Amino acid sequence: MSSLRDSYKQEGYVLLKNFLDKDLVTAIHREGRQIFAYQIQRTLGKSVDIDDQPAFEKAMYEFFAADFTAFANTGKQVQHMVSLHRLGTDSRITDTLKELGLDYPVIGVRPAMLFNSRHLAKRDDYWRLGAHQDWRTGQGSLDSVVVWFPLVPAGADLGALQVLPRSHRNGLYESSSVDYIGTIPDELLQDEWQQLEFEVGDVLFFSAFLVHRSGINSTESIRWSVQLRYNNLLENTFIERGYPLAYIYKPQAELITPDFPAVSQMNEIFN
Ligand SMILES: O=C(O)CCC(=O)C(=O)O
Repeated sequence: MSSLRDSYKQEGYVLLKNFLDKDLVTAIHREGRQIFAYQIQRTLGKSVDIDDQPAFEKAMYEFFAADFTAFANTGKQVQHMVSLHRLGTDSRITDTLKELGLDYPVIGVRPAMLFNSRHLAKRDDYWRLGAHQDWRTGQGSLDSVVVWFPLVPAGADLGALQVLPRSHRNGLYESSSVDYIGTIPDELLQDEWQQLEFEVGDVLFFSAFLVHRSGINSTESIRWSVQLRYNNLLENTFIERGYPLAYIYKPQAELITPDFPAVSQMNEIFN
């Protein structure tokens, strides 16, 4: 067994320094900001320089306050970026999953991108997730893996992820049912939290059973991060359970924009 796999199996995670090309990660971050900038222009009626961090973040906070629905939808569109999906299928990632023991990795759910800031959340648990295990929301193979990396340098100040080493071996913890992630009560968690620190390009691979939580972003800046999730199609209990899928995508029956589109708008597109 490789030493990487040994350490992963033991601790429940591995943090690989300089794993991804910095330029690739920076380009994904930039594209995400650009997509927000299109809606900032529409909503606030002003263009914003996506490379001017304080000005861009201020515009993000204004956009969030001015049109929450468009903000949330934009956040979801960012998760559909082709570049992000391409990264999720990158052989550097799939080869590492195989090295960690996933004989036949398959995507568990679409990639996620988070923008953690107290100014971009209506509820506390939207910008800092409490202690939880991702397996509860994914319910995939027992060896499912989560890949987490920030798009900006992130340490304790920016609230980078905190993990409970070796907690994956305890199986599924009891959790509250009041929120969607299933927060684990403090009294069940006796061990030492480990605060992780990241440079751009560093990538964390962790077991979906590893207990983890957001750190506290005590800055005024946004902590951008990406999460990718994978199952193993050859894990026996996953096969035995008939490949269950806990994430449900479904179309909306009603038209979101009533009386749309006009025929003239169609002609403009196709002429
Ligand atoms: O990035 C974070 O702060 C939390 C992410 C997380 O815990 C998750 O996606 O499961």
